[in-house]
Amino acid sequence: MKRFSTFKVVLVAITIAFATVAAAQDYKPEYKMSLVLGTAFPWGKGGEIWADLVRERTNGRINIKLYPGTSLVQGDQTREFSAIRQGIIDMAIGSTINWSPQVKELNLFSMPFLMPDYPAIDALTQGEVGKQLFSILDKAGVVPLAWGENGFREVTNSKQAIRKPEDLKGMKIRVVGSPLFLDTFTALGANPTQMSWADAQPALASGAVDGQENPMAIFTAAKLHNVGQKHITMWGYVADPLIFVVNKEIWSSWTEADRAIVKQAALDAGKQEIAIARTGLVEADKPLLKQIEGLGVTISHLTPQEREVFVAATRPVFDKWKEQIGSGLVTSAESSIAARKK
Ligand code: X2X
Repeated sequence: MKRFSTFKVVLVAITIAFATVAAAQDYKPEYKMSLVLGTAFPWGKGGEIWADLVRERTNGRINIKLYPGTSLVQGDQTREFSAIRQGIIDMAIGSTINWSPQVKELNLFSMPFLMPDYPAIDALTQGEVGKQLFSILDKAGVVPLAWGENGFREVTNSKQAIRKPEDLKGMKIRVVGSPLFLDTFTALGANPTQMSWADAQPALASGAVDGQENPMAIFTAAKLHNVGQKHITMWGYVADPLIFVVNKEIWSSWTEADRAIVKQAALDAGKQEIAIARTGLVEADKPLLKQIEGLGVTISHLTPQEREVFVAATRPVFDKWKEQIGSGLVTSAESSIAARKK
């Protein structure tokens, strides 16, 4: 009897050993993580933190390499989501803007003047709306794990200070992937043109476009003052969260324990990345803005009345897109924001 049970134990041990080897054999030597921006930016730092945590906590079983510049899709940010789904990309930290052509609900965060402050972003990403969006992403064919942040997108240009929609009149503004941005800038009287981030920088340098909109951490890290961007308006009209995701097949190729590690690492990295993205903007004296002014850039802060004029001018765009995104989702976002803790 004793001998038999020893035999069973050995058999079980051998089976487990084989299963582990089989599982390990399914693992790739390297997983490709897509990002638009590299480690000079909060976005890329978030990717680095995620990859490092996963490598450490899996003892190197899961080895992730960063591919910034959306290089796995030749810089075409709007193709990133499809490439993750297809397995061209194993995992990514992507902006809601870049994935919104495939997942229309992600346009929520690009609704003009929906989110007035950081607690409003948190009320969405960390609340019911965030859960709902993750279930939509799951149905759309990826595994969403955590939220990060690109940030509030402030408009910059080479021509003049913008304090009212008329100041934007006829200005050529580079915008990102979603048609919602074309609608917003058209409603404000500007002349928006859609292009990738890779194309935006030379277009700004040559003066082919006058302005663009991006978070302040991108302004400094990309040195946009060197490509003629001398005027910034702090209007906080939209903010794009980032989302940490993994391709579905890759996800199911990992053991349950490793999935838990990758998920927890994404949550930890997301939290750290959000703090990095907000650095210099949440402190009372906003040191990041001081630093930018030190570069010879003028920063305009709108009065509540001035801001209201932009809100009113873009309201028809908001109403149109509320239908496209789904009025139920937009309404729950508005309620979550109204109920936020400040
Ligand atoms: O292209 C942009 O403006 C950027 C870098 O912010 C995004 O990827 C959304």
